[in-house]
Amino acid sequence: MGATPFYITTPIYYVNDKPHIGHAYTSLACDVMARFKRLDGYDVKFLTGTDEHGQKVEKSATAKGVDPQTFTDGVSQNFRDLAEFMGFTNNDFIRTTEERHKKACQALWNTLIEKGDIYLGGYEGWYAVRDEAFYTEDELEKKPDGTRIAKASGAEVEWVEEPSYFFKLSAYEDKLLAYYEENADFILPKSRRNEVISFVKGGLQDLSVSRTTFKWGIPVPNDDDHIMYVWMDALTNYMTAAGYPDVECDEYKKYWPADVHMVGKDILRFHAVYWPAFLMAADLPLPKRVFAHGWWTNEGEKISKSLGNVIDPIDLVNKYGLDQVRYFMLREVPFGNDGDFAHSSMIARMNGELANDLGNLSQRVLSMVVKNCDGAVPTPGEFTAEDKQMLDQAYGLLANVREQIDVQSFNDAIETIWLAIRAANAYVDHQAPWKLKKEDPDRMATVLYVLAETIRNVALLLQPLMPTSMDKMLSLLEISENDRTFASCGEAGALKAGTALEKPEGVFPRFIDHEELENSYE
Ligand code: ME8
Repeated sequence: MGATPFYITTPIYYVNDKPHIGHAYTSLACDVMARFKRLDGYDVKFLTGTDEHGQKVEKSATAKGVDPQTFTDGVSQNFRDLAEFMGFTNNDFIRTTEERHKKACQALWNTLIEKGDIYLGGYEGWYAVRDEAFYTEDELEKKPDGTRIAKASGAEVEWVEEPSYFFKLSAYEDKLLAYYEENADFILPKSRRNEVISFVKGGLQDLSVSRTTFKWGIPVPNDDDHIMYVWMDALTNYMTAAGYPDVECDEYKKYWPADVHMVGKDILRFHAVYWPAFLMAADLPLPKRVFAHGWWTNEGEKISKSLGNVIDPIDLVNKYGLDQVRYFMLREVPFGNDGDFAHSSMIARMNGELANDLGNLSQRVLSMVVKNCDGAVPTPGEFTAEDKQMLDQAYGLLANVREQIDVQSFNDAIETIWLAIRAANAYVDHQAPWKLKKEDPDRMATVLYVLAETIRNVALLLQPLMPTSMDKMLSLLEISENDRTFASCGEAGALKAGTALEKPEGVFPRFIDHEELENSYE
């Protein structure tokens, strides 16, 4: 039997501007899950890409004085470059301007027409270009100058009156509520699930799914005056990449429905209400989970172009290092909550947790092994109760971390691993192997073996989060490529006594702020 498939997606990002930290964050979370699942034996499809149609993108292109296709080619490439720079292991990158996607959207549209769930009418109401979303009056706030903004996002709205096709969303209220009820983990975290349920209970109106006042979109089949509403086009991307409309192809049979759609809280309604309703209407299977994570602020302020405080992930990585940034983002805040980016917190975590807790532990232990055990993994003697406790904790990590990763609790998973790292630091201080060298070299060998085994297990499990550094750490332990999957966690892959080790080099340097140092000399 083949490996179990696992399909995870990021939102497809608008190409109206260059990528920022928020985009990198969602994709990072998906990358960590994708890598984790691969190491755990799954056959993973990890999709990201760009959302290229709609009024917002068209406006940005016009503002730059280029045609939308040329504009989107450029910005989409920035997202592809970012994925590579961040070490993301997506195995597909979709652009909504691709032919395969047009085919998928039109096929879905035709199915919804056949099922009688799309009808022609006229839309009169508010529209926010920034959110590419329709709003009802009670979702808006009136400003003193008479303009209106969406309460949820602060985006300005404009009055729209045009012919439009509608999707019969109102017919899906009860079906959606029943689905949420039967699938308690469909929307996570729980607090967001409750928000969605009360939104749906508040009543659903039919959704306008086409536009006529501009052209940058996928044409509605058999009606050239209309293009599809950008969200209907965008959401379909998840199926396009799985081969839809060819529901008999291997890719589709293997990967659809998706296991996780990872999104930010701003776009949960589209993924947890509209998207499942479209799929129900088309008699297609629904994704298994939509996880809505929180929002990052910068030193306490909302991140926005107008405030000029947009964080560029490339600058951040150039300053602190890739694995350090990957670690920080998933460590700093419980996944699902909002988080604040502060340089001081970044440095505190880098120096306190990476350089001190983990970096020093491995450096101390491996230096002692190389120096005091003839440059090879020592042969352990009988394990004491303390040794066993340490090893049990290290060997038990996989089961605990797996459970936490399966519900996207990244920071709990990291904490679980850190408990073992802290326990190893306490163990090394308590056992004092440097003293044992003269007093009891056999006991020293056992202690160092237990520590090296703990480091091996920790490093295996941290690979998805910090691939480059853990590659170094596992290489210091001479762990071959074949022995780095989670099948080697625990006793199964235990270090072999006598394996020659090189003198270790530090994996996590301390961060010294050169700019600040220079300023202090001025
Ligand atoms: O909404 N903090 O695209 P988008 C955390 N094209 N995450 C953030 C963030 C922040 N400050 N800012 C952005 C779209 N994000 C649509 C999606 S999917 C079928 C179509 C992340 O470019 C977060 O994941 O506006 C958010 O949901 C997404 O970027 C919005 O990206």
